[in-house]
Amino acid sequence: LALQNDIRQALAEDQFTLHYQPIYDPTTGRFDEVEALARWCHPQRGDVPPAVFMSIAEEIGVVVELGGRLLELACAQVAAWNAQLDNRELGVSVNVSVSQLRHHGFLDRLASILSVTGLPARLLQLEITETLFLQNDGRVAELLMRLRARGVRVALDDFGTGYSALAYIDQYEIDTIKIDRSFVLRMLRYDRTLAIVRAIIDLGRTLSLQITAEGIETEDQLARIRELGCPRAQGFLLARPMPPERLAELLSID
Ligand code: G
Ligand code: G
Ligand code: MN
Ligand code: NA
Repeated sequence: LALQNDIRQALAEDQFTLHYQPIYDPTTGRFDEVEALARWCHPQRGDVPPAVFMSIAEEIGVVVELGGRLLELACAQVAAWNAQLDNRELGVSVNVSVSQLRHHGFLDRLASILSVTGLPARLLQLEITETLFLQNDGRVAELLMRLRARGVRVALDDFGTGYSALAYIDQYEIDTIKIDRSFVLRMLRYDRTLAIVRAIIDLGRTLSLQITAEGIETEDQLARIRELGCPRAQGFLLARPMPPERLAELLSID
């Protein structure tokens, strides 16, 4: 209950921030996209994990407001970085929750955010999870179509952990698959897992989907992902989520 009230206050006082984690091309070692990750440093308790504060925000009905605020913050930040970058474009991938996406005002809010921040739609990707598809009432397919019609890309996060991963990429318009880190963790130990990861990467190539391997923590995992031809890699080995100041340093801008 204390945290519930604190979240309302945190929203009023703008205590929520974003960290950014680069998503690399494992062959060139360069990155052209970052994932935005919400952070809350509670004035007394210190860092509260996003899974905790997002679910409380959900309970008390402020997830649309909080999610909108974070989306706007990410777009504004990355638009500002792009204005300082020469010969290079940086995209941003933002996690969105089911209730945020399903909210009737979402598309208008998104359009307003893109227009206010000036971020080109093609530089924005929304990360959704398979729970979005559990309430299959036809609205989701239309929503994804409309997003992509505006030029915003859609990534399926934590791919492979849900109920019917293949049905989702068969039936919905998706641009990117993020292979869940549980597969990356197991793939060097189990041939079967390695075969599944290889199959997802091949499927991505066939269907012209972008594929990101998540949770790369060791050189061996990186080497294997590269060998399999996975076009994108993300994980603590390459870079941890970092505050905007540090990411700016990495981009050699101020
Ligand atoms: O950063 P960390 O690993 O603690 O994130 C935990 C979870 O919180 C992840 O599943 C991530 O997708 C989710 N998350 C992080 N930032 C955001 C955000 O801005 N919006 C939403 N809806 N979820 C987020
Ligand atoms: O559910 P989602 O994929 O959005 O979760 C993203 C979370 O994964 C972030 O909170 C980030 O801190 C975490 N993360 C990023 N790279 C790694 C990694 O290499 N290992 C682990 N264990 N977590 C990671
Ligand atoms: Mn994510
Ligand atoms: Na994920």
